[in-house]
Amino acid sequence: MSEPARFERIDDVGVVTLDNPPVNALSLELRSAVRDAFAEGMDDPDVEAFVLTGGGRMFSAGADITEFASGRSNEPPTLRDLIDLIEDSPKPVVAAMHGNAMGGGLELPLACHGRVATEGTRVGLPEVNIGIVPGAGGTQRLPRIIGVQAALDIIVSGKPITAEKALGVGLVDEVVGEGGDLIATAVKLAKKLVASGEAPPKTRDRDAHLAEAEANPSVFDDYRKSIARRARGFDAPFACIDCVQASVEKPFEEGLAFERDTFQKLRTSDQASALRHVFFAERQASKVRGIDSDTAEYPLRRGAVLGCGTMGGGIAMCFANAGIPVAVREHDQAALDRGMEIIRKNYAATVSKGRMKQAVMDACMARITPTLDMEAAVEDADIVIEAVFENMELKKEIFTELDRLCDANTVLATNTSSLDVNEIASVTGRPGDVLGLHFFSPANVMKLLEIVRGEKTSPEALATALTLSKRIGKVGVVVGVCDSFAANRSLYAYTRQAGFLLEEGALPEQVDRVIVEFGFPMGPFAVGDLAGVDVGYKIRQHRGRPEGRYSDIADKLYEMGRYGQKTSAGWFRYEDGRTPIPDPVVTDLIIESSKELGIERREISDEEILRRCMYPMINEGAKILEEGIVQRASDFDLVWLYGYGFPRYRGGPMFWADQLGLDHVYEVMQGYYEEHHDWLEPAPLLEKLAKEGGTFGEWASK
Ligand code: 3H9
Repeated sequence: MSEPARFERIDDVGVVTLDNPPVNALSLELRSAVRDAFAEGMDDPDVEAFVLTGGGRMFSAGADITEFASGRSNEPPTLRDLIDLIEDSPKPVVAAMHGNAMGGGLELPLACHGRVATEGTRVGLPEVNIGIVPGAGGTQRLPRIIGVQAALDIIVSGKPITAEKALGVGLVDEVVGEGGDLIATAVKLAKKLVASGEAPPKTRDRDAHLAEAEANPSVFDDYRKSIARRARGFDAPFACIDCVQASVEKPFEEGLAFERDTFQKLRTSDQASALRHVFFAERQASKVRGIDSDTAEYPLRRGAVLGCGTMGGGIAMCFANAGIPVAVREHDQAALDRGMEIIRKNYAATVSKGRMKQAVMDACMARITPTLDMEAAVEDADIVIEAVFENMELKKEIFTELDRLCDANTVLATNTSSLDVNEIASVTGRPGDVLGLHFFSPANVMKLLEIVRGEKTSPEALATALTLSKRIGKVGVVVGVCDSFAANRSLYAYTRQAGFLLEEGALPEQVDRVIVEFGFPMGPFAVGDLAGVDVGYKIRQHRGRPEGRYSDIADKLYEMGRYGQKTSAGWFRYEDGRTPIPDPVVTDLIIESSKELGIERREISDEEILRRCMYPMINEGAKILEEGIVQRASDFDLVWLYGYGFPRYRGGPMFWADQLGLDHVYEVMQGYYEEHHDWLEPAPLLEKLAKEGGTFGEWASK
C-alpha cells in the first residue's frame, strides 16, 4: 500500500504532500504519515522550513467523516496534535492549497506560518453542515486571522470562499494565478520566513483582530438573532457562535478547550449523526444500479422544454441558469408571451433583491428561445422535456411527434408527476431514450428532481439525466415507475391522515403547529393554501376519487371559493397575503363535517398528530423501498428532505424511523390499522424488519 503522505526536499525546504485520494481526508493513517514526515524534516539539519500541500484534486476535505461515529478521530495523533506540532515548529511551515481546503483541511493551514493558494481554491469550515463545530482550533484561529465578523460568516454559514476573497480578508498571503507554480511560490515564502531570522509567528498569539468584538460584545447576540429563523431547530450554528465568542472572551487555551468540548458533545449527537447520514446519502444517490463510469452519455449542449406554464418556465430557467441554451415551445402566442413574462419577472425579482446582477439576468434570458414551432424547438436539442397538462393522450401525441422529429441519442423526458412513463415510452420506437424528469414547483427553486427510470430506459439516457441534474444544481433521485412515484405517492399518505385528523377532532392550526415544531418549514394546510386549494381539487377531479375513507373538507373549501393564499382564504385566512390566521369559518365547517359523518370529536394529542402524519408516510416509504421504486432507504430520505422540507437534522423519514426503532413504528401502525383499518396496514417490510430487529438503512444496503 502506498504511503498516505510523502516527504521530499526542494533545496532546504521539506515538502510534505498529503496523498490520500480522492479528497485527502485526514484519516488516522494520513495523520500518522504526516506526523512521521514532519519528524523526518525536523530531524534533518538541512531542512530549514516546510511546505504542506495536497496531491491529486485538492489540498484536503478535512477530517475523515467516517471516523466520527466510532471515535477513531480521537486516536493519536489527532488533528489537534498535528496542528500543535505545526504551530510550535521552530522551522516555518507554509500551506500550499489548491482545489478545496475544508474543515480540518483548513484548520491545518490556519496554524501554518504562511498560506498560499491557487486561484479558485475554495477554503472554508463546513463542519456546521454535518452538525458539528470545527474541532481543531478553527473557531479560535480564524477570528484571530480575519476578525470576528468575517469568521462568523464563514463558520456559521459553512459556505466556502474563494482564494481571491480569502486574499482580500487576509486569510491567504498570496494567490497563484493560472500558469503560476504553487509549490515554488510556497517554497519562496518559506525561505523568506527563514531569512527574516525571527521565530515563526504563531496564530494563537495574534490577538489584534479580536479587539473590535471585545469592544462590542453584542455582536454575538445580534448574530444569533440574525440566524434564528434560518437555523431554527439546528444546534450546530448556535454552538459555532458560542465557540467564536469564546475566542474573544477566553484566553486561547481555554477557548480551545471550550471548542474541543463542544465538538465532542456534538460529534456524538443525534443531529450530527443525522446530518452525516444526509452527507453520504447525497453522494450515494448518484450510484445507480446498472450505471458506472464506463456508461456512455449523450452530450448536453442544448435543451428544449415543451410547455411554458409554471413548470415549463421554471425548468427553462434551470437550463438557462446552468448556461445551457434552451428553447421553450407553446401552442399559441398569448400563452408563450405570458410564460416568458413570468420568467422575466422571476429573474427581475432576484435582481431587485440584489441576488443577481442585471448582466447575468440578461445572459440567462438570452439563452431562452421562445417559439411556437415544435420542429424548430426540438431539432437541435440533446434533451427534450415535455411539461404540458397531465393528460396521457396529450402526452402520447407529443411523444409520437418527438419520435418523428428528434435525432437519435436525444433524451426524451416527461415531467409527469403521476402518469405511467412506460406507457408514454411505448408510443415511440425508442423507449430506451424515454424517462421521467419530475421537477417540483417552483422548478427553478426546489432542489429535488425525481428521475423516473422506465422499464426500457437505457443506461445512457439515465446517466445523461443524472449529469443534467448535477449541472442544473438539483439532487437527482432515480425512482421506478409507479402511480405518482416516490414523492407524491408518500406525500398523499401524509396529507390524507392530516385530513382525517380534522374530522376526528383536530384543527388545521394545531396540525400545522405540530408539524412546524417537528421542523418542517410549513404544515400541510399552509402548504395546501400556498399550492392552491383549487389546484388540489382539479387534480382529484382528474384522477378520480381514491378508494376507501375520503375526507371532503378540502372539496368544500373549493366550493366556497376558498382557494388559498391567492384568494386570501383557504384553510386559513390571510391579511398580508401569506401569514396564515386561523379562521372560525373553517372551524365551523370542520365541526359540521364531523357531525355529518357521525364522528364524536375528541381531544387529539400533539404526539398522535405527529405519528398519524409521519408513520403512514414512512409505511408507504417501506412499500416503495420493498418494491424497488427507490434503490435504497436514503434515496427516499432525500426525496423528503429536498422535496418537502423534512427537517434535515432528523436525517429523513427512514433514518428517523430507524432511530425511533422499527418495532415501535410497527406497533403504532398496527394499532392504527386495528382502529382505523383503511390504508394503514403495516407494510410487509416494516413488519419483517421490526420482528428481526433490523433497520431500513441496513436492509437497503444488502
Ligand atoms: C472536520 O474537518 C472536523 C474538524 O474540524 C475537527 C476534527 C477533530 N471524509 O463530495 P465528493 C468522500 S469535519 C470522508 O463527491 P467533490 C465522499 O463521500 C469535515 N469522506 O467530491 C465521496 O466518496 P464516494 C469537514 C469524504 O469533489 C468522495 O470523498 N469537511 C470526505 O464533489 C468524493 O467526494 C467537510 O465537511 C470527508 N471529509 O467535492 C467537507 N469528503 O466516492 C466534506 C468527501 O465513496 N466534503 N468524502 O461517494 C465536501 O464537501 C466535498 O467532498 C468537497 C469535494 C467539496 C471537498
